[in-house]
Amino acid sequence: MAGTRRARIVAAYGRRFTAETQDDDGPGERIDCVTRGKRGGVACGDWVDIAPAGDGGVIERVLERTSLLYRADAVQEKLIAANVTQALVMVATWPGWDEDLLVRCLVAAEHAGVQVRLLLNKIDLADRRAGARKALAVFEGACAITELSALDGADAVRPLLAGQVSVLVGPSGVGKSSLVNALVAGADAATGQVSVALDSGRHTTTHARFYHLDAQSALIDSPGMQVFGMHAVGADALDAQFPEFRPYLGKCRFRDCRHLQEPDCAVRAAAEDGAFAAVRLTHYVRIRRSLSPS
Ligand SMILES: Nc1nc2c(ncn2[C@@H]2O[C@H](COP(=O)(O)OP(=O)(O)OP(=O)(O)O)[C@@H](O)[C@H]2O)c(=O)[nH]1
Ligand SMILES: [Mg+2]
Ligand SMILES: [Zn+2]
Repeated sequence: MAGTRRARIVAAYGRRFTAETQDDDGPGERIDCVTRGKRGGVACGDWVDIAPAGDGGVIERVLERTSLLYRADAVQEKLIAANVTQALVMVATWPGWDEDLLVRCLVAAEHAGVQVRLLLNKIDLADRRAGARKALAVFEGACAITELSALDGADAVRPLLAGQVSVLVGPSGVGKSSLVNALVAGADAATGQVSVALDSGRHTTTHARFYHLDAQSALIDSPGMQVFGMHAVGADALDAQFPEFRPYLGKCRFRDCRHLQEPDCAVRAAAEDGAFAAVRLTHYVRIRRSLSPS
């Protein structure tokens, strides 16, 4: 169609979006755009074709994605980011994290098929660092873990982002936007104080946003989350999203073993042998039962 332009979604505000064209020598022009239908289906990071309309444009088409990170409950889907190569799941020494939510974030990131890394932020809060690190040790078999302080410059993280399109996900108040500000000159992302009374952040970031780090690398900031539906993963694909289980999958007596109480379950046997942290099986069972109670 005449006048159609290809661009990447760099900010997603519900049904409104900002897209950015790409010139040979870097980022081009920004276009305000909307979707044609009522429903979204467009995520930060998506490449789209935009037809001109008024001062902005209408999204005609979403190009095929290399990855999509999203959460879904029985009713709706919430797209988090598209075309990323790495998910950085962030927690902080304070406020503390909800373990079930953290597990769900990690499962969704695995399910998206991207590289997964756990970030423990605010290690400058020295009295909380050791306790937090110990609590995260159960995830050592699942993914790499990096400790940092976004307020102290975050240089530990920079090499991990090189050549990647990374998305920051995690609960409110852990310092996702603070890390963006530490890494991206002029980003000026809003940050908010943690509420001591609620022991939680205040949901300062309300929409996902794409930032260039250099010509090859980018970082997407996303709103803090409180719930993370696993319907997109589904009960049958759940076990494969636990990296520790993978060597044992297909080795249970029953081909359709759910690893709940079936006899000769290779996954349960591995957990009992200490091949990985036994609590990981508890994490799995909790989500599995929430998806198909039986
Ligand atoms: N001590 C300390 N505080 C930090 C650090 N990083 C961020 N903070 C503080 O934590 C609070 C929350 O930071 P944000 O960057 O707004 O957190 P967020 O994860 O983006 O939160 P949402 O946008 O609500 O999801 C702010 O008061 C930050 O100053 C850190 O490394 N150390
Ligand atoms: Mg934020
Ligand atoms: Zn089994």
